[in-house]
Amino acid sequence: MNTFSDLTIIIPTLNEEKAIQILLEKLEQCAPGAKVIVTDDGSTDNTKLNVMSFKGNLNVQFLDRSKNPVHGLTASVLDAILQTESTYFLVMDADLQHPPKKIPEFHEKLNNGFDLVVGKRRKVKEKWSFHRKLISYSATILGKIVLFLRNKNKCQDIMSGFFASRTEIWKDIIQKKEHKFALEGYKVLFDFLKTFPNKLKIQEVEYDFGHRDYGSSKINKRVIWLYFKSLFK
Ligand SMILES: Nc1nc2c(ncn2[C@@H]2O[C@H](COP(=O)(O)OP(=O)(O)OP(=O)(O)O)[C@@H](O)[C@H]2O)c(=O)[nH]1
Ligand SMILES: [Mg+2]
Repeated sequence: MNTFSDLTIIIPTLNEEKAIQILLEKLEQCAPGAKVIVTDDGSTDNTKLNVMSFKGNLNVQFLDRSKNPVHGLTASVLDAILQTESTYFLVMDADLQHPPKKIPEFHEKLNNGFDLVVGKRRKVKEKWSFHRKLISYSATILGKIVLFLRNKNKCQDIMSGFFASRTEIWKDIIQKKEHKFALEGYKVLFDFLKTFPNKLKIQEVEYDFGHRDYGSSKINKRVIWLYFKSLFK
């Protein structure tokens, strides 16, 4: 039975040739019947080839954004949401730091009527430097202050890149307020919380943030700077 046929799994990628293959295999087990959109910003490795040649029993679409004038994780996710036809979508990283086995929990909560389900990092398995911890901590505090001052919806992990929601509410906000999103940035969930005008029914799913075993992190100073600028957007 296609229990996940009302769900599209959106995976932003930039040079994730190895991890994406493993992830697609896991998704076949954890979310049978779901549609997958791999939204890629012009990977120069074999990401495209490996997605296109995936032989499993999943409906996988490769969204090739290499010629798009605006690159960025947020822009890639928003593009994929606009192409989503299912009732729900879920966003997750390709690098296996977000555990696919948690997808049924997200899906169940959406089916129970929640508008937004956010993955909350319980434990970070990766050894983060003091510098990275400090940036993550201050970014979260500042973000929460902004949401509080604007009387917006909150959740514990406002920086999460692992979340699921109802497609129609996002399509509406993207069409009306895309300028509020830092398209080249990383924090698409925060931009959404900051922009969405009404109260949302939010639930969280706890998970352990895994190791990055393949490929490399794309976080850099520019991404951090874009986030701090987006606090005032
Ligand atoms: N389409 C697209 N995907 C991106 C871009 N930057 C990163 N990604 C993907 O977004 C996901 C998250 O990126 P990461 O670099 O792993 O960021 P992170 O998990 O917050 O940081 P680490 O813990 O250091 O790995 C991965 O699947 C990346 O391949 C981008 O500019 N465009
Ligand atoms: Mg990562």
